[in-house]
Amino acid sequence: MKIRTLLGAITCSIAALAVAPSAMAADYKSEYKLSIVVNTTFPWGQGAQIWSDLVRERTNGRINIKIYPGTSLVQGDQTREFNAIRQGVIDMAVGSTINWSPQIKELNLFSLPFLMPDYAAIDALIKGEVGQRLFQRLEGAGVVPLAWGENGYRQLSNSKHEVKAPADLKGLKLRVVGSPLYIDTFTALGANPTQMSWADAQPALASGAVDGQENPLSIYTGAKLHTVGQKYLTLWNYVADPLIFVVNKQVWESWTEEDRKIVGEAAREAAERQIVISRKGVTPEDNSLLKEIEAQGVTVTALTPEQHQAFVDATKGVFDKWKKTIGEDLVNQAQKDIENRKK
Ligand code: X2X
Repeated sequence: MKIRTLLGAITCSIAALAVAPSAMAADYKSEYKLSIVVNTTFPWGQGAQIWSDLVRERTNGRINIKIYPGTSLVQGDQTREFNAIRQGVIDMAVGSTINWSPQIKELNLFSLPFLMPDYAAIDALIKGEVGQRLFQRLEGAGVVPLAWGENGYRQLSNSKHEVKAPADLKGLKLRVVGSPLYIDTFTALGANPTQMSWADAQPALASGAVDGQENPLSIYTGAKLHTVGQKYLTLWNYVADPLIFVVNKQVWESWTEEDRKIVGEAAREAAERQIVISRKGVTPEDNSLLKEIEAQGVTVTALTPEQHQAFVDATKGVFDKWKKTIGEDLVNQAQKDIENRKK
């Protein structure tokens, strides 16, 4: 009995060895599906495009990536994107931390109100221990994270009036993204938040079903939100969502060592370029995009330090509550790294 089992095992391993090389080659798909929320005219999508192009070029077409914008592989429901990557419905993605936070609660870190005061703070997190720990968490969840990109600081727009204080938000119907943390934040501020996908948000803004929304300026301009009545824009830098370049684990393991190296390096290169594109025109040094928005007749409101503090104070309870959900240890590390950041 034992001998038979042993013989069986040996036969199996020999069989496995015999088919291994051809199976490996055959494992390459003719096309790898890469998911993003917006299209390739946005900085976010440009990052995906750069990554795909570099990979196709450097693997001589062995890895052929096709970009699926509009999170179309999950019918536009971006909160389902992460599970679809895990399950292999999606092979690769450049995704926002917000959209994956329903599955990976630690990714809510970047949505803690007023955690990251400036770009140096974002960099301190994604390039430091916090970034590494989050990548380990993602690996544990069955995806292969390769690089950090950036959607950006999310600013508030609405069709009704200028927002300078929490009281101005009272009763405003706001579309928010798919993490319950956003519902808590806007409820604490006195607004009336409602969660919907980006696909649904645009018609809802156009029809006036909602009064406002929050998104980075690159999304605001790329989606031409001034044309759907979003005439008031408040710059408050309350949160920023990084992007993460990932590959499904089985797909990753089906590639040769050489190809993995190419894909990883291309992701890091594309992400670095994507962050530069994403910050163009929206930094204190270069605010040309803001100028463009103002020229479209939009009232752009910058907050004084006192006005800013009123929003911080009003959301303090939400911060404390979610710090526990995200993990005190991780949030403490983030706060420490931000304090010690290079400015
Ligand atoms: O849905 C949004 O607001 C967007 C496009 O910014 C994200 O996917 C997080």
